[in-house]
Amino acid sequence: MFLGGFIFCCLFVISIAQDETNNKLFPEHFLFGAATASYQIEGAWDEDGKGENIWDRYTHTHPELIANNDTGDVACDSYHKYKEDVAMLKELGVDYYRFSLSWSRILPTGFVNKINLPGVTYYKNLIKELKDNGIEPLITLYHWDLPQPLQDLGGWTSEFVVEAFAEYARLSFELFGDDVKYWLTFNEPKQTCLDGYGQGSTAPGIASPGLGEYICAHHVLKAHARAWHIYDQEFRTTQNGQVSITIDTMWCEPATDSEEDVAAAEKALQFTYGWYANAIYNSDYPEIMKTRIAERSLAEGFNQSRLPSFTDEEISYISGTFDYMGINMYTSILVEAVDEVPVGEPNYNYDMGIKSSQSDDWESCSIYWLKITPWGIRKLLNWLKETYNNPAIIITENGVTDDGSTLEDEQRVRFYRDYLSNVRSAMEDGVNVIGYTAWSLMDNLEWRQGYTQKFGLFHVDFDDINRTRTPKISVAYYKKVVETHCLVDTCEE
Ligand code: PNW
Repeated sequence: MFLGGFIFCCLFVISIAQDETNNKLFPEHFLFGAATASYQIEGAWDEDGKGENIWDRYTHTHPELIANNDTGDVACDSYHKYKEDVAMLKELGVDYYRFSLSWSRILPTGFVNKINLPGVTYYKNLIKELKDNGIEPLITLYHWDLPQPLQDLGGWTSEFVVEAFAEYARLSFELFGDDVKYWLTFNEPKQTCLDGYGQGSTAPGIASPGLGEYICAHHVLKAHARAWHIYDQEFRTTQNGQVSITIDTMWCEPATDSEEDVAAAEKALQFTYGWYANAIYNSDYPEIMKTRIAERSLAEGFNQSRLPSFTDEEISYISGTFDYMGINMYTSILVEAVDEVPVGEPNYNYDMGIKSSQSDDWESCSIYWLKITPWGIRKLLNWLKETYNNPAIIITENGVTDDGSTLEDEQRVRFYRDYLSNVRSAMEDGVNVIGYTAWSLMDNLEWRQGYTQKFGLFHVDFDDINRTRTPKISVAYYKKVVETHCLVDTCEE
């Protein structure tokens, strides 16, 4: 009796575990892709006329800040090995490849006065190789690698950069747009601004907490809108593509169901995602940011809010500058309400005013911030649908890292299965998800973690001059999902 109950119980648990995976087919037109970014894979950092960018400068002048003093000087050597990269994409069978252009490879000074033809040729060749293999390019214009000469003039904290970006965007549409259906202006501007200009913890390493990140974000939003309008007015009728931005967020789960924690979690979403998204998908900055930052700024002795304000004209110029919504999602946090931090030094975290943590019950991987929370992506997608009027969404990054000790990356197989299962369930909830992108096609330079963190479906041997690529077992799983549009052995319509 007892044993029978035990066996029944075990079988029941196993069948639940299998049943948990959504067994509905993804729609026929659903797009699957894989992603990379220029600085993380290309190498050839000063070859063929490429200019220096802020990550070249940062890794060269502050090697101690990067794990093992790693740099992107060679990386995956994709500048020379792009045909191998496309062969890997072909092997996966994906519909599209998300990659980014290196601004300083095309424009070494950052400005359009000097176009570097070998850089242009590199991207033309890559795009041709993709098209010849039936793979659509999805191009990010800015994945964190600002030309250093623009940083020397203040970078994203200076107004001039808005026009410099707009001209770079126009040139990119002109050069490549006939072959590109999907564009992203910026990848994860929150990391650019908060880490790069607020906390100073990544390139260009400017620490100006509570000020730099807001000024940076203001210019990024204007630059995004300029690029979208340029496309809309000058290229849309002939090129027929779609332009958006991709903003990342963790899902913010209230730590308890108390009213205070629920409100704190919503505030956290507004301070992280809404900071960039509200102006584009609704209008202006979120009210809660405007109110809180203005109040704290005045109490700190400023005469105006540290959060810059948009004019009415700017608000309507930025609002609606998207053709789809791009999101990057990896993990979740628990959010609690806290007592107000006494006014003192300006600080984004005090402006937000919440306490966040991650549960010990959530599965870990080899990077500290990424706890595996597949249910979070379903909640996030539903929140995006409600908050931003049900846009068409492409998940432009989702993935997990390993430490390189094995090619049998079972955790990654489970990760993709479980996150995609929740994406499919969100679609049943009515969220309009049209595409999903695995981060990453291959192991690459994981910014300050160097080559110690490996997000790839394909392993790359960084000790080998050939940077040999080898499939991990997750390649077989993702390939099957892409081919069958199904996460389990057999799916229902
Ligand atoms: C993204 N988080 O960064 C970047 O777009 C990629 O270049 C990077 O390689 C990838 O994710 C993996 O890190 C993120 O703390 C960094 O939630 C941190 C977070 C999310 C994304």
